[in-house]
Amino acid sequence: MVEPIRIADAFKKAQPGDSISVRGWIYRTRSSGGIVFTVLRDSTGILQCTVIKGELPEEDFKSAEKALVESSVIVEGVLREDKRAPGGREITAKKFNVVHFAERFPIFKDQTEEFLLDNRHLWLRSREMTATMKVKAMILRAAREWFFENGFIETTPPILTENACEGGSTLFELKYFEKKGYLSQSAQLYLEALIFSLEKVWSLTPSFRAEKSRTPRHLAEFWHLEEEAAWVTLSGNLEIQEQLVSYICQYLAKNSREELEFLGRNPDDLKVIEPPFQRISYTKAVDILRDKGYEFRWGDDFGTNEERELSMLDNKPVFIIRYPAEIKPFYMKITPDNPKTVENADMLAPEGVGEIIGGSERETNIESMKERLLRENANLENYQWYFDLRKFGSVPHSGFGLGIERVVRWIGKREHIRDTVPFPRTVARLSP
Ligand code: NSS
Repeated sequence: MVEPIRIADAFKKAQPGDSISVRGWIYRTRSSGGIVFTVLRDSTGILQCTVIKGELPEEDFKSAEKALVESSVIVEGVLREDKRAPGGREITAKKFNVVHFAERFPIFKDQTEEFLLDNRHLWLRSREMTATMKVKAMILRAAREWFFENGFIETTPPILTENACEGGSTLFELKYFEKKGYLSQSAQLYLEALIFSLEKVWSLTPSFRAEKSRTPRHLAEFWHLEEEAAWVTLSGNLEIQEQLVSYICQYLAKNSREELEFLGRNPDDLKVIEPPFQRISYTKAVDILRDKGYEFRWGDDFGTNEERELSMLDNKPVFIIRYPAEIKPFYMKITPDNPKTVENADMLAPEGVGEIIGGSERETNIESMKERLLRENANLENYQWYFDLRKFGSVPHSGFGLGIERVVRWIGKREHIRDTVPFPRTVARLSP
């Protein structure tokens, strides 16, 4: 028996004329007369197998004729060049071993989005989902590498919490023994505690938001990459973000070309994503929007349309900095010479994609934070430990949160954020 190779290696390593074996699942199949054309799929690609009656045991030929899409098989044969086959190569089968005869696969062409979501456990096998998940893995790998290379320590904050980091309206509440608890919206408050020993930290955790709105940018559960560092003010925070994001883009352009091209992203688009990214004040952004004909009041938050407009100002991400304090959380530092704004920034990805990062320098004035928390009707008791961080060696510090799925959606050119997670959680869906 020939040891199976990966399908990608049938194109990259093996030579025409070699006897090889591949294994995987039937991607499509058709037979006519004494010949079966079966395209096999594994995690690395697809390869056509031509099965000709008389050139392999009769029993194997019958299996090949009978096996439906998604049957699992092991095929042995001779590799050949063939211009008509996908990728220009195929194998002529000498053995065709069906490991499992699949039932009729429910997914075929032109089915509704809803049907595909109901059958997500099967739709995950599609080439779109496969390429997207590989791109996501590469983004995570790039980020991890960047943090490691730049002296940041990876940490493991809790997911079960007592505090609302991002305000009460999107909290998932749960019964925590005899108390009320929440699923974490952000690791930020815990990362802030960790900088007093580790100085530069990051974490990757699921975050939860009970987002009632159905948009192509919101999930109820997403993967949150967060950073926090001591001795960093707003400008340093932006530099860390633009370096990280450009590292991710360069890394993907280099290491994920095939998947990106499959998803419709020209990898060269990502090569221009180099620092510096433009910094535009919220106030300036309001002027830009008004010039473009938007009726927009200083103090309001940007809606989808405004964000899209701003995210098309450059072919690189842009930072919108110093938003009105009133629309931002209690922990953002009030701008020293302007009590109306905070030292924050959102990073908007280009092409109309919009926000991928939210971050800020953190407030160090306990009274200012208490005032803002009380306005949100928060229970100050739960924040005493957080205020302690400002009582024992407080330092200027900053951090940010990057939504992994938002970045995958941008880089992988996905229309809807749910197509960047294997099992999306949205207001309408908890299954499969
Ligand atoms: O709410 S954020 O803007 N900011 C925070 O949570 C800070 N506490 C992070 C920090 O400074 N450590 O969320 C950060 C990012 C945001 O820019 C999005 O990219 C992503 O998290 N995000 C989401 N992605 C998908 N779905 C939803 N619902 C979502 N909410 C935020």
